[in-house]
Amino acid sequence: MRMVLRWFGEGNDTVGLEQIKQIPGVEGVAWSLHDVPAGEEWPEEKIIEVKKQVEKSGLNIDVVESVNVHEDIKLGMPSRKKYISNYIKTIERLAKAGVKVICYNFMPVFDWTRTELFKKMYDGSTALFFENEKIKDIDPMKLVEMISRNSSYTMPGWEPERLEHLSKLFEQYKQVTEEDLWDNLQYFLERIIPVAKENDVKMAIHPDDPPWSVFGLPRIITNKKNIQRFLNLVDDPYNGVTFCSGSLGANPDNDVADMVREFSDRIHFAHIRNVKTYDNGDFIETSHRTQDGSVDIHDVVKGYHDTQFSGYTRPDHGRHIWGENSRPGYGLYDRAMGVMYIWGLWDAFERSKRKRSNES
Ligand code: CS2
Ligand code: MN
Repeated sequence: MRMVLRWFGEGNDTVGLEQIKQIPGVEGVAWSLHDVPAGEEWPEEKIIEVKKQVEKSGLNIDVVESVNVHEDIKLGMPSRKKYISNYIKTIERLAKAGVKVICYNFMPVFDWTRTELFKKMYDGSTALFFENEKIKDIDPMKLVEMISRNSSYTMPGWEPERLEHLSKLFEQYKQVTEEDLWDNLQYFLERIIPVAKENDVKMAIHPDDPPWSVFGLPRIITNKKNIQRFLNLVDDPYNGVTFCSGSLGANPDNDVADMVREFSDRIHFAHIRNVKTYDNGDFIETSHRTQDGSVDIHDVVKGYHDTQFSGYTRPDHGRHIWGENSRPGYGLYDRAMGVMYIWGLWDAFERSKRKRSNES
């Protein structure tokens, strides 16, 4: 397991590389060019600039999160040809710079969706919250306003230029069924995976968050059956998954630890996070600790350990604690504790394995 932390870039994050460097066992950052709109090719000089900054502080740039997919590709529009060719150029340039894994998602219109970014918890901390009843009547435009009002940074997946044509996008998606989305994903994969393979970069799709349809938009990367279907679309190790325990764990029907064991060899990037789910469909993000949420993080990490997972890992979101003023979900403190919880479990599993093999 190789630990990284998400970093939004110089001047675009409250957390600095020098702080990330001090978290035990973190060797790199999951980064992106957040100012390049989805669909455009990433300029080589900008990639090199980040590479230099990050490597100077002794961290690596092996993981990119994420290269966003243009809506026309998801919609299957004729213009997808151009956007896919841009995507391919970006893959090639990132490979040349030394990137090993590219995370992306295939969620229509919105990336992750929540109804509150700073929901107060019993202990005074705040966390990202999803209220099921609220989402049913909220106008998506209102949600966009709320998300941008509550964050001084542009939130990834909620870029204003992407969302400014919101009503047109909703109109276009009315025509798109889940099966259409599968077809459009397959079309995309058939063109990018051979390039990824040739350039030795692993592609890793992020599951839908939450893993069900919101605002009537189709969503497909949601459960075990569908992840298996996804892997079969192009059955190649370079076509893999960013396995996010928090996203998938929001649906109590998903046995997340079982999925880790099932898909381990096709998981290139592990997002580890706990969520507490409620019977009414609400969920809140909690600390990583198993007892604090509904996902058995102990079993998730054990699943990775037992299958000798050697891919990249990061703590996913964290709560906002100790008065830290950060991007929603991306403070330093709770994520750093997440890293240590994951390492604590991992090292204990490792020690008992060694002990067992010495005894036999
Ligand atoms: C991330 C996702 O912040 C988050 O919730 O897990 O936004 C993730 O970066 C994207 O879906 C990847 O494309
Ligand atoms: Mn995630």
